[in-house]
Amino acid sequence: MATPIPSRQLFINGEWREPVLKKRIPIINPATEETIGDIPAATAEDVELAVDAARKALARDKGKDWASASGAVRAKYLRAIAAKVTERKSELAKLESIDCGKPLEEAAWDIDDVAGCFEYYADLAEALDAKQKAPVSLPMENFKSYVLREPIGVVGLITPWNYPMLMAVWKVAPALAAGCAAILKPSELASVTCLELADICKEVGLPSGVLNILTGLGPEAGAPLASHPHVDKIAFTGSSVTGSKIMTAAAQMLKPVTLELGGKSPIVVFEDVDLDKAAEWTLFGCFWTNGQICSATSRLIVHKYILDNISQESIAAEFLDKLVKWAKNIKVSDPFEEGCRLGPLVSGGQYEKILKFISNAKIEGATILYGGARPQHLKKGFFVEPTIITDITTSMEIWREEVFGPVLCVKTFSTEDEAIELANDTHYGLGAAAISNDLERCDRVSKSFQAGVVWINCSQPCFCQAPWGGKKRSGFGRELGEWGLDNYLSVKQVTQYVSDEPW
Ligand code: TXE
Repeated sequence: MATPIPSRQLFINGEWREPVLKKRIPIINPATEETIGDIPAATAEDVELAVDAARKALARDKGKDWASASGAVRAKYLRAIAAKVTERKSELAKLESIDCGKPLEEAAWDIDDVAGCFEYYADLAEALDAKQKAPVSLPMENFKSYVLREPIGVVGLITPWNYPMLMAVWKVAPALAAGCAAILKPSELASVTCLELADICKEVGLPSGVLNILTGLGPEAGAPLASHPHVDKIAFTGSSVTGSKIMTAAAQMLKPVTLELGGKSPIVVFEDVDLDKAAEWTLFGCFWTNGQICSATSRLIVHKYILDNISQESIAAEFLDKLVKWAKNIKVSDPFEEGCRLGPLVSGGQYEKILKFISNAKIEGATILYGGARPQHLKKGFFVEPTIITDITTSMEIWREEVFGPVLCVKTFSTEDEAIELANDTHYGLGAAAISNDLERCDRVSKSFQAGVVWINCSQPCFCQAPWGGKKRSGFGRELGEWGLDNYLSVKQVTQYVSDEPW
């Protein structure tokens, strides 16, 4: 389906602006491998202009600046953006789908979530007005104290390609709600919808400089943003390797960072489950968005023997049969095709990387139970079959490293303790899921999982009201909910001496 890609420039100070060095990056349709347009490539020179614009947005005359506008005023803009996103939903979903390869239906859900996230943070911006000057109770009567919640300042937001518009908005919406001015640097692999967000901000008349959008390469546009002395905070979602570089750059300036990094999340399936329901969540948890989700439950840990009695088989064999049978019915196709469940991976680089993980697993002795290659009916595009791998040891690369593709690794267990040990056997700690009808056990297991997000009898649902973020090498800080807003606020203590008595 021909979907024209708008030709855009960088969005700085409320205006479209050609990159200083006039560089552009091609946009490749991952389903066809064709070049379908290009995006501007910002460099350090453009970062300077954007930071300057953002600082000015916070330094206008009192009352006209974004930071001291009331939450209610900021909420109006956020709601106007949400309304425009909804109005343009079908076009935005198509652009998202063609740019990053996700099935059109899923892209449309993402756009709904984008609008929902702006609405949610509009409510929180309004509520912030009532939370100003919140009193602090002190043990001495001759002092009074209250707190102000102030925007942190100019924030740099560096985001990935798997949910291009939604991941950007998880940061943009709370940052703007808090009164910060922002510079967004989306991934060079999928920036099209973020540039449309710029267009929407222009349409609703968002004050200039409040949101600046710089597309470009990580080292050329992201790195100067992370290390810029006049950027007060960095929020990042992406790989652990890049997260570490960003944290190092931020450390030079002692600026705060929040990092949402990779994952290797487990899903533990106990023996007392309805196998159909468990299979549905297992496949959804691993293959949704082609496994290109930081929280994808890509390690299945399924019960094998009853009560340590190795002669009494439990559900593992039957469950795996079901998974393979169902995986065969997952439609892999162009994301615009009716019924598509798996589109292409985002890029040639990711495609090669995932096939390499699979071939390394084979070399290490694992068994490819299903999939493992390009589907035969698709000659072009970065497509990989849904893949299920067994006979894994815990030292194998496929068990330890984030694959970020449609690959499910399987191990079995006999006791709950063994399941927990396997689940936590990773340096990541983003998500973890347990499927069981025994809710007491689920409570126990939730406490034992070393993860920032736990799902019981499901995998992957995400609500903008609930906190999101990881432990261990999956990063720190929480996005979404009130925690997401707190990321962009600084709390100021004001204490007054109120007694006539000399101190
Ligand atoms: O990530 P990068 P890539 C994981 C996943 C994937 C791998 C590589 O395992 O296979 O990362 O993907 C910007 N300074 N995740 O290469 O490099 C970059 O331009 C500042 C997990 O795309 O982390 C982009 O905007 N910025 C993840 C953003 O960082 C830099 C989602 C993410 O890119 C930079 C995506 C630098 N030096 C990938 N280098 C998740 N947690 O959801 C790059 N960037």
